[in-house]
Amino acid sequence: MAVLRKRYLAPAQYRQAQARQGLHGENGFDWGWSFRRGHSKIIAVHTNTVRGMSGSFLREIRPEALRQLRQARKVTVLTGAGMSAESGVPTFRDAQKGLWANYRPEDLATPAAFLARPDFVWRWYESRRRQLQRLQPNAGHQALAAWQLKNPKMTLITQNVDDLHERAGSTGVIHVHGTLNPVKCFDCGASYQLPPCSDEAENAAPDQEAEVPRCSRCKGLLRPGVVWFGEALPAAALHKAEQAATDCDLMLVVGTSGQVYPIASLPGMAHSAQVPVWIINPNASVLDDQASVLVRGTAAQVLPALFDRVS
Ligand code: BV8
Ligand code: ZN
Repeated sequence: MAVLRKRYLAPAQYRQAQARQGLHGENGFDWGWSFRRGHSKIIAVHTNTVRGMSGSFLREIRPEALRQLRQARKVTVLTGAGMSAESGVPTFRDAQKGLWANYRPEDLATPAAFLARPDFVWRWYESRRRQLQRLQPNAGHQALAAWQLKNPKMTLITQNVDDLHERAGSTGVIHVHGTLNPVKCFDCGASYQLPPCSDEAENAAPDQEAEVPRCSRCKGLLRPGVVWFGEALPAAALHKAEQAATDCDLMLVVGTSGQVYPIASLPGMAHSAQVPVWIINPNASVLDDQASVLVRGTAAQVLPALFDRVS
């Protein structure tokens, strides 16, 4: 079989390439084999949205890869913003919509931005917190929570600051970039659990006045409990995440562009430790080279089908 050069073709080109190789698409998936450096990798190209996927596409994944997944007792899962996309949470790469459309998250999620305009940054987080209160975990969150019940040694690491994994039932979630709630004092670090957000918080215009609450201990400004760009990750969370990346039988990487460090290096650490890395993402990412199985599909479609397969 001719070696398929490893590149990402548009679905139509992929189908032609497959037709020549005698492979066929099924159930909305085109499958190709990319042979490189003696090891084969499956690239599952999801050519269109297959609603309510029956999971029959899994027949196309190499039996030994599926066996690895089914036999894995210690699965480490790393999720990124794409995990929450089907719940309605915009990803970092998505352009912001609505009131905040003119602002880039990278420019707002920094200590300098907060110090320069604390009320402005506070309002952005409050609008995200309020939006999140209206949203629900998706079928992908639920599949991971059910999987963890069956497989208690599953470790879930998330870059996301939302609580959708917890609300789906996942436990022991390692939030490497912090969470929207609790918040903390910018000066003394005291932690505060905020009550639910008011409706108007979500619709407050960026330039609308906002009172940033203050610490009852030292009167310092309260700030979101997240890790901003340029800030160190919580040492304990980072250590646990790095350990879980190499001390596992298999790593699932779901919905991350792999652009934010140091967490973007976890799949590479797993790969170097000969841990099979499965990547679930409808789009290509810089992490693809480290995958032994690439599934071009979304979290809410693929994770339930995979969970069905291992149950
Ligand atoms: C630090 C909280 C050092 C805030 C966030 C090398 C080493 C170390 C640091 C750096 C380095 N190079 C650069 C840096 C600096 C920086 C960095 O990585 N910058 C990037 C932009 C180059 N890193 C840092 O600053 C980190 N700190 O290293 O400190 C230090 C040490 C000691 C002392 C002082 C300092 C801190 C990084 C944390 C930043 N905070 N979040 C907030 O939320 O407001 S990161 C933020 O980015 C979110 O957490 C989010 O998760 C993440 C974005 O990444 P993704 O999750 O991948 O999301 P993205 O939108 O990019 O991609 C979504 C993907 O989903 C896409 O691929 C898409 O195709 C896919 N998708 C879409 N829909 C679906 C889907 N997938 C599945 N299903 C779907 N339905
Ligand atoms: Zn304080």
